[in-house]
Amino acid sequence: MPVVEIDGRKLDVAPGTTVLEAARHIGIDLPALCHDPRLRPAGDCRICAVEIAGEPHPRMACTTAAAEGMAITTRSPALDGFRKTILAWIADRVSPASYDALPGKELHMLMRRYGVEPRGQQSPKRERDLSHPIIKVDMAQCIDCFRCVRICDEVQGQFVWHAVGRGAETEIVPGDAPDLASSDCVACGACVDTCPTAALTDIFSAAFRDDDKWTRSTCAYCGVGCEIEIHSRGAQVLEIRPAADSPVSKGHLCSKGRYAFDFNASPDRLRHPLKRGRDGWEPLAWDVALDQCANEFSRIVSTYGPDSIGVLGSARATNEENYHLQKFARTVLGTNNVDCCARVCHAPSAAALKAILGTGAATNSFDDIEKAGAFLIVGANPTGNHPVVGARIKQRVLDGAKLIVIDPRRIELADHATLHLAPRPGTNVPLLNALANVIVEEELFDAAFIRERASAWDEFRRFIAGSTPERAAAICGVPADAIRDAARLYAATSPAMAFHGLGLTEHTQGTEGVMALTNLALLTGNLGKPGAGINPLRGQNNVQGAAHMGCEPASLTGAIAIEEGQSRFEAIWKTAIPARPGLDLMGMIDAAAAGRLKALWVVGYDILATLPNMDRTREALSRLEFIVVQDLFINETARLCANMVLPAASAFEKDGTFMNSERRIQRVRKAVAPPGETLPDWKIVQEIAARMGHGSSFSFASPEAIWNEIRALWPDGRGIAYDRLEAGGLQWPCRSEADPGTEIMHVSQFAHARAAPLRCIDYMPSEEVTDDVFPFLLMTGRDLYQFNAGTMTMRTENAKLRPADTLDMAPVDAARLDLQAGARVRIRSRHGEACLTLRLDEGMKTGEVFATFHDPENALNRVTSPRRDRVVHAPEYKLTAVAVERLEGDARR
Ligand SMILES: Nc1nc2c(c(=O)[nH]1)N[C@H]1C(S)=C(S)[C@@H](COP(=O)(O)OP(=O)(O)OC[C@H]3O[C@@H](n4cnc5c(=O)[nH]c(N)nc54)[C@H](O)[C@@H]3O)O[C@H]1N2
Ligand SMILES: Nc1nc2c(c(=O)[nH]1)N[C@H]1C(S)=C(S)[C@@H](COP(=O)(O)OP(=O)(O)OC[C@H]3O[C@@H](n4cnc5c(=O)[nH]c(N)nc54)[C@H](O)[C@@H]3O)O[C@H]1N2
Ligand code: SF4
Ligand code: SF4
Ligand SMILES: [Mo]
Repeated sequence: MPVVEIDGRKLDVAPGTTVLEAARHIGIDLPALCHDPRLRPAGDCRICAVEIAGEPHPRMACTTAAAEGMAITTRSPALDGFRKTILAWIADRVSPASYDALPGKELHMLMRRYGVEPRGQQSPKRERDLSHPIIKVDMAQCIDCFRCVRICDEVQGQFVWHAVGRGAETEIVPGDAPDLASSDCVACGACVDTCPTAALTDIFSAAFRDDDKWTRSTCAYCGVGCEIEIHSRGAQVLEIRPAADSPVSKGHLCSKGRYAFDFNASPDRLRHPLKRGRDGWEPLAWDVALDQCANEFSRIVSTYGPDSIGVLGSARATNEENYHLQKFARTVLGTNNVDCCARVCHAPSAAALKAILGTGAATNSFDDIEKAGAFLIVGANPTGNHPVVGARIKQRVLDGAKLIVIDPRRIELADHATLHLAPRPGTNVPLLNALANVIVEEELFDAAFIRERASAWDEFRRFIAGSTPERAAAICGVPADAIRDAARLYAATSPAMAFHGLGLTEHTQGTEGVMALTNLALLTGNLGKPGAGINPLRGQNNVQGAAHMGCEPASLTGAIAIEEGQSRFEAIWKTAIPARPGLDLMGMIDAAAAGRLKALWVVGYDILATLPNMDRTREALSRLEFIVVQDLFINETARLCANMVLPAASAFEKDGTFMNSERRIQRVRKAVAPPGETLPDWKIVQEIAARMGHGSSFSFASPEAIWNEIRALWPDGRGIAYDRLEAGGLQWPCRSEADPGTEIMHVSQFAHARAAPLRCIDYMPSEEVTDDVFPFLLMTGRDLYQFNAGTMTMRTENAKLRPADTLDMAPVDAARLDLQAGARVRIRSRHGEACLTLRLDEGMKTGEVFATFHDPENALNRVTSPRRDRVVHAPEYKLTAVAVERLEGDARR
């Protein structure tokens, strides 16, 4: 390592370190205006100039590599004078008003430090671009550092900001768009975050006061697990900024993580327990509510038996809370009827990966993205639904990696793809089998890997011979040549990393679809090495954790099968647990409809709005004797079905951990106090357990104490102590406190065996088919700005970015039906109907439509198919035959 001297201090630096990085590393606050560690150095602003012994002129610290023997001076009268001259010149751009309002902007801090006064004009409102609901633009304050342009290109990959003109005439504009609101901006906020001036701000930009706090935590939306810094004042969250050094998000966020936090202070947050009375909701004191819950549960268990109650954990709540809930179901109620929304999204992934590889979780890490030579993305829309991962994939592809997208729609990443295969919805299995066929027939497989690590090769080889690209082409509508090209590209570009989503899992052959995808990785040796693997992009912040903690009818904490773990768990829990298999979520709905289930405790999950076939769900729930909903809001399940509602604290209001898509345990930290009498979920469980005579086994003093019991039961999590989670988190398996955790699984062997089996999967078409009455195939899914049933995002500024759900249709189909963009349309299926606003989308194929389900008012799930995955029962949300017609009385044609 080179040794350098900075301001008289000697230090070792890693080769390639810049002088700026080295100086900042030892705490020297060397100014730099065009620099941001997330960006490639530019050397534009010149304010980071330093003196190097033996050199005639100062050098830019940000673009000079620290070399052996360098003696560097960062402060001298000459350097100070030089910096002050630059600042004085820039100060022409800074208005005193914004200087005072935003003392935290980097330029304003530097001016204070060097005693330079602002001398700019406040530009008149009409000259500012205030078109965007969140991001405000005042280019009169801009100093042409180009950080916004570079971060939008180099991190988000959106290419919105452009610099036009030269020298003093340079202007920063949102591409060809007249204003930011009409540009391609996706409101990630990166430009605001990096801008050192008041040129780019957002409606949340606030000055930091002495009584304010910054709290580091983890985003509570999707399964990426970005780390956030929460700026709060008293009980109010004021703004959220990206944590700089997160291994997952690397100083980036998406529009939800950064801007969708206002729900927390929403006036309709639940503050007290409520009970449905004759004239509506009646507030209850906690003691009364908890007593009544405990009494109802006890009465129902003693009248109908323990299996007459179901418990649903929350993919939004912490690991500790979900652990508590399933322990409650098993030890207090005595039932394995416990599940969570993993059932409806990636239970197929967990089941398929567990069956083949021995562990039901992503094989690799997000840090493998930068190592991948090719990506295979099947039925996932990462730039919309896992945006920070989507941005990382996009950067890697811009940098030369190959990309194959398999999605019926032309999603954003398809525009960057080497190949986009757009199959008919519901035909993943024949398509993936055909890819395997080409790999086998053209001998593109990794023979050594198959010999060492795959089993059932001969059988598979015989089976797959029949799955020719021509046969698949006839079923999927993807040309045989495109299938061959994709197979060759995936097999020839090593390493290749697969990501998949609900377009693969939410089908009657969801689990089998994931198996067919896993075959491809086994054939090509894309397992157990960097830049490869099979990686489900998990849904919510903690859906992986909720199921892994045991909110799963067939497994205990750590995804340990009941028969395998029973005696060990009984020893630690000091009580017997049932061996009888429990009902999964879909089984609970069926049992409710049949009158066998009598009560449901639904924590942080709006089942009524989000399960398919809503009318039937409602009918089933109406037969229950007791439903308690525990949530932040009166969601649809609460509004229409619950007898009692318990107010829960949000992720901003409690401590604990989440588990992201790449098996990473991350800390969640309390930033603000919960409103009213609201309690964290784990406390509520504790109180009810105590009232049912199980106080001592739930008497933990803190989430950390609960976590320590989890670690005692779960061998792969044993090494993950809270004090090791200060920053960044740890990925399981992590078996001791000396274990650094596991970034890549299955490196030298699989969890269950040396070799993993190739699976022969026959295509079983869904029974949901189009005909003359229902001629369109409806897929349902998501949009960037809204989250699931919109319970939280609809109560934030993001609602302005996307106020309504849409039905997307190919323009030719709309023309045929004489429908225009913006028309209100009725969508009818064999199961129900709903109304949405039509949007024309060139990326849709004819005969297929796509709808989002973010606004419960539209009740889209009245339409969706009641069919389920054959193995784990995830609903077939991605395939419903529908008719689309103009809503009577809608004037727009
Ligand atoms: N912005 C936002 N982000 C979210 C969420 C949100 O609501 N909003 N929800 C979170 C949750 S809970 C989840 S589970 C994840 C889901 O994230 P994704 O898995 O990305 O979810 P979807 O948008 O439902 O579906 C993905 C894609 O599947 C495609 N598809 C449909 N049918 C088929 C098919 O037959 N074959 C193939 N190959 N593709 C098909 C659709 O066109 C769609 O682009 O997102 C999480 N992140
Ligand atoms: N048509 C169609 N329907 C779908 C899908 C689809 O693709 N198409 N996708 C399905 C999928 S994958 C999923 S995951 C579901 C999602 O179903 P949703 O129920 O919409 O999931 P979330 O939005 O994650 O919110 C769950 C609830 O948790 C509450 N909440 C948030 N934080 C906390 C907390 O800390 N404690 C408690 N107690 N409550 C909290 C929120 O207020 C909200 O009511 O929708 C499914 N429905
Ligand atoms: S808007 Fe901000 S980040 Fe962009 S060039 Fe101007 S000062 Fe730099
Ligand atoms: S990508 Fe997911 S985890 Fe990251 S900020 Fe967006 S919603 Fe939050
Ligand atoms: Mo999900």
